Amino acid sequence: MTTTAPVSDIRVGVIGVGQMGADHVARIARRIKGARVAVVTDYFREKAEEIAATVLGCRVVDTPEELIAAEDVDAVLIASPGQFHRDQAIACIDARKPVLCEKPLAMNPEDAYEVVEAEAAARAETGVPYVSLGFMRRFDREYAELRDAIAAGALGEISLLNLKHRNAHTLPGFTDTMMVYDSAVHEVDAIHYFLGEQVTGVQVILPVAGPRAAEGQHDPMLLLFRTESGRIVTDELYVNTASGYEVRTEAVGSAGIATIGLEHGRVTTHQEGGTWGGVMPADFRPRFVDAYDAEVQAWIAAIADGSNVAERSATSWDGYLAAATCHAAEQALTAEGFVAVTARPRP
Ligand code: ISE
Repeated sequence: MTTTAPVSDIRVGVIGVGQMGADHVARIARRIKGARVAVVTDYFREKAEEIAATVLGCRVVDTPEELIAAEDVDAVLIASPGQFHRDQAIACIDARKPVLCEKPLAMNPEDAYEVVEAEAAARAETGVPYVSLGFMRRFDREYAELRDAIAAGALGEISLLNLKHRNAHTLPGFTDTMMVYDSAVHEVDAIHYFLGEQVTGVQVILPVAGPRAAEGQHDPMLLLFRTESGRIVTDELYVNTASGYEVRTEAVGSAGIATIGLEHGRVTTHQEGGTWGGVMPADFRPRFVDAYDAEVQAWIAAIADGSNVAERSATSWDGYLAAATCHAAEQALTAEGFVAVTARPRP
């Protein structure tokens, strides 16, 4: 007679339970198989208490360090503000705990590289990677299909990608630098993901600012990227449209032009007054809910099978490359023409 050993859930600790962290807690608690949220922490203790109360058996600790060291935490999800990611990711690596770090990996390339180095050193010792990076679009069905089509040559030679990233609103204090590191960083990773090559130069073009741009903010902005093989990527970034959330990709190839992200959800025609259309998602949570679910489920499965990082997931190296490109984009905000991207060799 064979017996099956009971498979216990992976106990996840979540650092930061603001908008994104709270969304991840609810996801793990309600939709992800093989995992449960064991511990949470937040700079605002009351917020952590409030979110912990929504999950049976979840406790609150005071600091990220305490959470990472906790015996009842097998894996860590970092959803704190970007400036804390480097230290928290390195602490997870040092504790040899797999971590899913929300993007960006760090707010500059040097910090991102330190995470890559720390992970490489740990991997040399244990043979496994530790860091998954939350570029969730890689898990979006349309994204994955387009990437696979490009890789299979179905669109022929790709010359151009035309990308658009529009948010309804951003939080107050969202600067041009945050537009680059927090928003355009998704397109930077998308370029690596779709084309499988690095960005070598970035130019930023600033049209007249829209009426909702904060004082000194350049919203919308147009980013141009040049890749190693000479492809050009345009990215329209408009973070205060006051309408809804929109992320579009058009891949221009010699054997076909493919577009994804045109619409999301139901389109209604023949309504009174002759209107045609649907509802735009308010923000990235409903738009990418399936991608977030797939990303977290794949992460849990990878931890369960001992590989720690899912095959389709972005890694710390992807986070470093994105930071190197964002750094050049930040320089390009005030420079003429293309700014070169410099990337260090992979350790
Ligand atoms: C936010 O942090 C995200 O990651 C969203 O996907 C992006 O659309 C938004 O612009 C960022 O602020």
